Amino acid sequence: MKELKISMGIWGINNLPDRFNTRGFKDDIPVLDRIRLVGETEGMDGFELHLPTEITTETEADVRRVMDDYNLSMVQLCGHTWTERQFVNGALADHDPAIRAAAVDRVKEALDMGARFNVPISVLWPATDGSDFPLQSDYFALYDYYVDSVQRIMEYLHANNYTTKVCLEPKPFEPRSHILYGTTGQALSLAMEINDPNFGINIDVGHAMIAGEVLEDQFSLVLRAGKLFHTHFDDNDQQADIDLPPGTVNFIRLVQCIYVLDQAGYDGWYGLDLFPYRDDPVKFMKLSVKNLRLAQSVVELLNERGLAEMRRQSGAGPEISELTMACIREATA
Ligand SMILES: [Mn+2]
Repeated sequence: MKELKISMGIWGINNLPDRFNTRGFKDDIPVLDRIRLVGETEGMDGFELHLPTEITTETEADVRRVMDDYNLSMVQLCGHTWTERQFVNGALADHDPAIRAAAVDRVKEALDMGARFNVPISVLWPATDGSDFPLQSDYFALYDYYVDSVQRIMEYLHANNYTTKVCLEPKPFEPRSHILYGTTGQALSLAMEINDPNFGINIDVGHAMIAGEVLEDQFSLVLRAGKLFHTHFDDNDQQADIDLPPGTVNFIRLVQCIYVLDQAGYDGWYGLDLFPYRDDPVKFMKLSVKNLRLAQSVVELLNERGLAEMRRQSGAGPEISELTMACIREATA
């Protein structure tokens, strides 16, 4: 089995306020130091970030210098469309055409910057598009606006011959009570409607879990459609998107994900979207690398022991469960 390519979202390597402590428990860490922490952590190959909050044309050269120092790849650059007052009620699907245009421009800026770094992925997250109150939002209009904005983005991408893959990252709730395209199936419906080889999906495992989704089902659905271009790994107890290191709460579910990705020959990045509000971000990265590799060795053993053949006998649930536990014991021994 090949080495997993792992990247870290540098937004998690910082002081992280919550709504009950808006000052956070730590000190702010400058962006370049965050990239250095990724580079100094064994097993980390790349990083992910937002424009303009974590990179601008003014800081571009400094970022390039630090990433080259550590031989890191810039894996994902996302245009921030949910941190400014103008995006309070929406962005790519806002009712106001000027706000939608501002959001589209922000994504275009991220694509321009990303192309200079050969960034393979740019994520779209409809954080503020959606609703809080019943009947508040005209979803017929919201879906029309969102599709139109994505079409504009994809036209721009092709007009510039960019090779970046643009990915919708679904999340059911937070910050809005209901975020537009909140589930994996909804995101896939958009990808099918856009029908562009450069437009697909980033499955964030924690988001799919708080949506109550079955991970191996949803990964398979998107992989089968050829639309899985990126992944975000993290973990939670399915009540809130708390972004713990992958495998710390649901290790067997992590094995399910890695198994399906391996079966499909996924060769993309394994992104980490972690929020260590109280803990050391380096510990979070190290634990993530360890657990991803452990899940991978369990999958290797499952492959050797004939899991694929057992899955073809649809009644082998108890035997597969025993095999899985035996492989976990062996991999951890
Ligand atoms: Mn994510």
